[in-house]
Amino acid sequence: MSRKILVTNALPYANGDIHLGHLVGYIQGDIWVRYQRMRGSTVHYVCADDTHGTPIMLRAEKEGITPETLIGRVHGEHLRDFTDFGVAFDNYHSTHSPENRAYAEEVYKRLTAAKLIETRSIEQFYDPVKEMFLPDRFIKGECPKCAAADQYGDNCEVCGAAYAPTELKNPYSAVSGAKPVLKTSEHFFFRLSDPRAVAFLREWTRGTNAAGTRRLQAEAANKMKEWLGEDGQEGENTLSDWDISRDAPYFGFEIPGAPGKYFYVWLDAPIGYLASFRNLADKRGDIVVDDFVDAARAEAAGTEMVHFIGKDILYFHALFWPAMLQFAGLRTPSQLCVNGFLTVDGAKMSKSRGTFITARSYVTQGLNPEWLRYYFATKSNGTMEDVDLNLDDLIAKVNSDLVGKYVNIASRCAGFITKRFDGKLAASDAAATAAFKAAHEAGTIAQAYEERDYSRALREIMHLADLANQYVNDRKPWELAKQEGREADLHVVCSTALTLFRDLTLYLKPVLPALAAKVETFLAIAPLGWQGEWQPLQAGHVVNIYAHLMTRVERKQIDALLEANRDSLAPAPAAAAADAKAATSQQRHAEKQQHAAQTAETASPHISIDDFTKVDLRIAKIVAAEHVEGADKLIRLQLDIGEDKPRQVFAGIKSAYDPASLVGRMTVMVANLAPRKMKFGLSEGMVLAASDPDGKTGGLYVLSPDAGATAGMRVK
Ligand code: B3M
Ligand code: ZN
Repeated sequence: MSRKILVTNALPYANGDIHLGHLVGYIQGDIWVRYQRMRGSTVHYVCADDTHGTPIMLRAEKEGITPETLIGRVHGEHLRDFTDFGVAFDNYHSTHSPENRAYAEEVYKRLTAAKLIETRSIEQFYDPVKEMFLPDRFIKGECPKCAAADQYGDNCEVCGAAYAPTELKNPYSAVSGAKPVLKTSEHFFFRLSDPRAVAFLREWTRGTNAAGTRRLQAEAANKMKEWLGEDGQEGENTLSDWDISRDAPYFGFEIPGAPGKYFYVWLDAPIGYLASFRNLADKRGDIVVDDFVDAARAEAAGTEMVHFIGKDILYFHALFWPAMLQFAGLRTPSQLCVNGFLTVDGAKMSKSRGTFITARSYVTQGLNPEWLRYYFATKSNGTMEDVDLNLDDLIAKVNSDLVGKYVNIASRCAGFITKRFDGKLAASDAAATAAFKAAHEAGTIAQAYEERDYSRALREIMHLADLANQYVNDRKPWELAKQEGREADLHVVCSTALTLFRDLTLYLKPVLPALAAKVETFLAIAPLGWQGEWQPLQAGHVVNIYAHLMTRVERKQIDALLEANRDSLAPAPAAAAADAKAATSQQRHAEKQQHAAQTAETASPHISIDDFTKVDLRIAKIVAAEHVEGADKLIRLQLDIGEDKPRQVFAGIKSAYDPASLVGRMTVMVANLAPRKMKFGLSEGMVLAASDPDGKTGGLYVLSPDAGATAGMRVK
């Protein structure tokens, strides 16, 4: 039965540019959607701008325009950025829309009926000049701990302390400069501390969906366990009630029956997923919204709802959002696909280094968006690990994999088909296509896409590309073309190569849709889908004239891109964008991780080449990986290095990897390290991983070789 899935990406704030950090999650979502469609699933893919809140209100005021004008302009910019990167939403809507107001009011009404909304008076800082309550990020002062000046109201960027804004010394309003006063006002709360909510969330965050897939990735589920505690510990670890209202002036939806009170931006933001979907359905006319949105009807219809989000907003999507939906009688998410943060060349994105790269500048500088899609896909393994954009690695991967391996197959064979055979193909060589047919039928590439382990999918695809190149290299069509009487052989070799090329294109299509469309035109075939039996291109089929498919990336293009984004004045990261984020301590922690600086390790003293070659480095295939009972840091690995039996190695990488995500990966190991007897067993080597020298970011990165390296190869 074909699946029916509503897929969303996080809604970007309507007051900032889309940058490459955003694009990681959008590209991951788009690849998954394209893959699902190629498999025959019905997918509705929606997004919207997140338009409400104080920062957007103040930004519009500063520009001398209305918030509506601001969000209208940004909507156009965001949509253009996504479109240019091939992120093809069916609908790109806005949270400032009638559909969203209607859904927000309905959810609120139902939560009230469920006795989960209550009002409470709270004391907060108020700007007497600007006459508004101040969100934490708009209050500044001296850190109560280290006395650093000009720190925000939630945490100190100098010493890292977290505190309440009322603890700041000499506080002032970042809006008017005035000294804030404490003022009481009535707020609405969603009662997450209610035992019903806690019990529901404990079950929900740990469970699987109807298809048997975990709703949360293992690491995300573990995070939730920290936040939610275990059953039988009621009282401890219960959740705090969630403040869902803000006082005027505020840009948002006024709460029905409560003049001057507005829904907090994070209440109506996720509801914006449903609003965008409803707006799409109204435009299209053939979608039954309630089959996806109403709890009972969604269950009966077997529909799914899948959210792609960044790890900084996990808290909202795994606690508040499912609880809101559940107690409003709406369907809860089937799955959250959480991605990590982006670093560039191993460090946080920086305006002074030019690595805070906007989507627009990338396109304007003439770089091909599919280079980036491909690169991000090679670095996406379906976990919450951070993704590093290493610019030299991007150049190497695109040039060697896409241009050198993939495109090369067609460019070496297509000309002969046109010039010598009028574009007409011969039957393909069955032996040469056997590996492709087998891979297709085994469905392992499909499975990797399904699991969002695009890096594994691409490793398999590049392995097939190696086989295809091997075939062309062995048969040497350019030599056959010069030999008399080898016409028929030349014809078969080039036709076979084009069948292999067609298959590689099929597998790469979710990642490289524009390139795949060019290939479909060149091969004169219907849009490639992922169903049915494997068939070679038929004898007699006529292809079009081959046109150049993809150029190489040049280092100077990357340098120009960095130059275009370099801000010599290096202002602090746009406060406005950060401000709209809520200040739960969990989230602050996540943000701090992202912002933690990375220091470069100083180089060690020289060694001779003989010293180096003493170390026997081998390519290893991880054939098994598991947690070690009683060990906090270790994962037990079984590594195939081409010996009779795999080596057992204990690696201290538990904080960064889920064992299941490691199985099948290739890595590099030190094979001649003296075996070491450990409490848990014998360790017969060491796996290589990168980390930041002072351990500040906590990141660990296991090394992988390029596609094609096999177990046991020597590394030197
Ligand atoms: N606008 C935060 C962000 O852009 C927020 C996401 C809303 S998703 C419902 O990361
Ligand atoms: Zn401090």
